[in-house]
Amino acid sequence: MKKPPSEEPDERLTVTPPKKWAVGVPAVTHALEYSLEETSVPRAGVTLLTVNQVDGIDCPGCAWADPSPGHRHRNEYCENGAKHINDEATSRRITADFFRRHPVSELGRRSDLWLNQQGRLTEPVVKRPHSDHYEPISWHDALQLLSGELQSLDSPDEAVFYTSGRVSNEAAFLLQLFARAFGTNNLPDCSNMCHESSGFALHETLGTGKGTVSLQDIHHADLIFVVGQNPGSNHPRQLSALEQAKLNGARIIAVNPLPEAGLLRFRNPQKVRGVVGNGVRIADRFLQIRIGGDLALFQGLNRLLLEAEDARPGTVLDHDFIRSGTSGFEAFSQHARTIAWEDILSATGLSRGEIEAVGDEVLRSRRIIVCWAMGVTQQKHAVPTVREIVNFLLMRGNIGRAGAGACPVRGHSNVQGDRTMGIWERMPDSFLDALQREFGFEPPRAHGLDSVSSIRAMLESRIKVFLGVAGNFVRAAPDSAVTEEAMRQCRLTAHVSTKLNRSHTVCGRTALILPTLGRTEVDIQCGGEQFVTVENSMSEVHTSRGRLKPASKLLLSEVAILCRLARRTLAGKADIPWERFEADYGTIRERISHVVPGLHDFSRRVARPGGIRLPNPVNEGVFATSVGKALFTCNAWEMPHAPEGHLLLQTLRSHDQWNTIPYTNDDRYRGIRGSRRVVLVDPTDLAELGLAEGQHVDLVSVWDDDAERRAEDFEVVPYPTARGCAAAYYPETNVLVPLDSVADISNQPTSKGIVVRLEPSGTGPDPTMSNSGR
Ligand SMILES: Nc1nc2c(c(=O)[nH]1)N[C@H]1C(S)=C(S)[C@@H](COP(=O)(O)OP(=O)(O)OC[C@H]3O[C@@H](n4cnc5c(=O)[nH]c(N)nc54)[C@H](O)[C@@H]3O)O[C@H]1N2
Ligand SMILES: Nc1nc2c(c(=O)[nH]1)N[C@H]1C(S)=C(S)[C@@H](COP(=O)(O)OP(=O)(O)OC[C@H]3O[C@@H](n4cnc5c(=O)[nH]c(N)nc54)[C@H](O)[C@@H]3O)O[C@H]1N2
Ligand SMILES: [Mo]
Repeated sequence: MKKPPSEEPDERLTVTPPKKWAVGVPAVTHALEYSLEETSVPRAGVTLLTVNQVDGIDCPGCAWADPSPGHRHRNEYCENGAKHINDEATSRRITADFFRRHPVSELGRRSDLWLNQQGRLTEPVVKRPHSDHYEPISWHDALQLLSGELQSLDSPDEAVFYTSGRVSNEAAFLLQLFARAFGTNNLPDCSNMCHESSGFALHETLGTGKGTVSLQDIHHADLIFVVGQNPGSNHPRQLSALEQAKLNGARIIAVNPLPEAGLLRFRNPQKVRGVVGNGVRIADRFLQIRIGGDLALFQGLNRLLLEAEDARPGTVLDHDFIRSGTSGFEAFSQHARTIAWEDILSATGLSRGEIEAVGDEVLRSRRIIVCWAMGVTQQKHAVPTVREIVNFLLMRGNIGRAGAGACPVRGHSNVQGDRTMGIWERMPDSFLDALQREFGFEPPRAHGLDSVSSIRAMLESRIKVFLGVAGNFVRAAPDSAVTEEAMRQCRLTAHVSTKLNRSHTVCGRTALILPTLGRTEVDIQCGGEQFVTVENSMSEVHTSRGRLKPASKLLLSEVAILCRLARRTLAGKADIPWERFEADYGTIRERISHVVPGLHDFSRRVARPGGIRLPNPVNEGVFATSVGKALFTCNAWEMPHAPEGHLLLQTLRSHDQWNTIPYTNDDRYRGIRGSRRVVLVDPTDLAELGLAEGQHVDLVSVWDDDAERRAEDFEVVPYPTARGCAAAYYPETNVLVPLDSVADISNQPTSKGIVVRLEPSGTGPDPTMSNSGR
């Protein structure tokens, strides 16, 4: 067993120019280095070779789709997927004496990186009231304790059940079934903080919360927008698809405040050409947009399209489609013409010429796809922005046909599947009706709490029990100091986890850690070896089968934990065969197939190579919106405003982290090594603010309340970002995002577009008086 590091790394910041290309030999070597650091040669090899193969492990890296069977590479994973796999397959273990040596108060002061490096959790542990240590507890006693607390609540709505998108379809279905049979819709999930805004906007305008494109569509598009995403680090396999599209003649437009490496040039590690040559240039145009400017950009493009149609009637818009398939065009087209160019230019920071050049490309392109991720969704006006993207696509009929459509690029490998399985605090009645028919109990109908409202309810002591299945709620959520206080109000906090993280150190009166099997591990139940299923960003459902020996004999699968908990807690309240579910996951899929449309004959069909593609009604010309057609919407112009002396901050991922978990202190493509406490600012802005490279500053966010939110001691790095903008890593900066700062309509935290000022460190008020979060 590899020994975990006992001390925090002692490193210093070094900065080199950002890379102009992504992936290639250094990336692969880098992945292998990380693998061997964490695990052994055979373990690394076995796991990596089965990743994303038919009947192999679904890569927990991201939700990008796999090529069809027969078109997959021997190594169908990317550098970062390899890191995520090996982070789970590590041979480091947290054993019983670890918690004897490390009190919870000490663990709370450790970095996210250090906590994760301690290795896999191996047995259930409990922290009892007034104790500062976790101690071993049997599964029987742990589940008894948890179900006892749940049963003692005055109302089922005093519990919340959080999930993160690594959870399989089977476990997700059981979790929501348990929560609803218990009597609550309190099912917050990571999606509330991720693509919630996309879901709201797409539901309203297209009648589906999901993207409408397949990998084939990407390969055959004429023009692809990549808006607010960093695929080189976060969806590396998307680059292979973009490369393929380019070879087929597509043009690509990157819209981003940062010149991200993968957007500029891509060396495909799967091809000899990629390994030796300069790779393929990905973006034909790079629009260096100001943070929060995307709504205005699409408003500008839409205005240009309307004017082009005026000039050459009948040649620009898809009138047939607009007439037969959509509603609201007239009102939209009138409103769109009222958006002033000066507003568009000030919000985007782009020139009119740049936007017009893109408009010309649009006019030349028959099939257009817009891809987007967190740069779009984590903004106050994210919902109108996505709606405006839909307007843009609808105008030329780029919805529901080959090579065209909307592509919200999902993050967690099964975040979309979890929603399909009913993990949502506001599932529609059609789903709840189906659940009722199948299981014979009356599910609660009132909407439950999402992530932000759960925090508020915990603060007000309206929530007594928090159960997290995967994820790291405390670090994923905004306003870290407030969220931590909220968690501490709970009577019981419990987490089903593979690895130690900060959420385990911020405890309710009693706290439990319930260790579980990861996706890489063999899952054997009474009914034999089991597999699970997941759904990717393109609605393809397929199997994932672990290969490795479990990290400890004491681990239970997520399914087993949920079945045992439900059996104890519900005690026959509903007629649900939890024991059979635990023994044979096929019986869970059988019941899923009766509840979720499109999954009939689930177990058999999903086991076929390539799995099942869930139907998207939009692609059959069906729009399940309020009026039965796709909706054009009128969206007011809006932009985030930073007063003089302030910047708009985005909190983003480095190349070497998985969400809340840094793997190293480096961000290789951006040329940053040795420290994550850096803030990237344009050199001209730095000069105007009177700040110098390498200076230490506190980031202080500005919000309409009395609290001061301060993230201390960041080093200033001059970086070619858009003017007036800054970037720093999540989760170190979550302390700056006020709980009340959410996207309109979707209630998603605004992790991008936060107004901050940079104060030289040591000049602010006494740090013990502020919400400073390390
Ligand atoms: N290696 C790795 N892979 C991951 C993850 C990970 O942590 N590590 N996380 C997974 C998850 S859950 C998710 S949701 C995805 C996230 O994938 P991304 O959305 O790529 O994640 P972020 O790092 O938040 O990057 C946001 C991007 O948007 C840009 N941006 C910021 N503000 C704006 C804006 O106002 N307009 C525009 N146009 N661009 C803007 C930023 O410069 C950055 O390039 O990745 C998934 N994949
Ligand atoms: N400021 C800011 N905040 C953000 C974001 C941002 O860009 N900026 N991004 C938001 C987004 S897009 C997301 S998706 C959320 C992410 O929020 P989460 O999904 O809650 O966070 P993760 O970091 O993915 O969770 C990591 C933990 O999951 C557990 N885990 C890993 N694999 C498994 C498994 O197979 N089973 C179980 N049971 N546990 C497992 C491990 O214990 C690990 O420590 O954060 C959000 N918060
Ligand atoms: Mo995400």
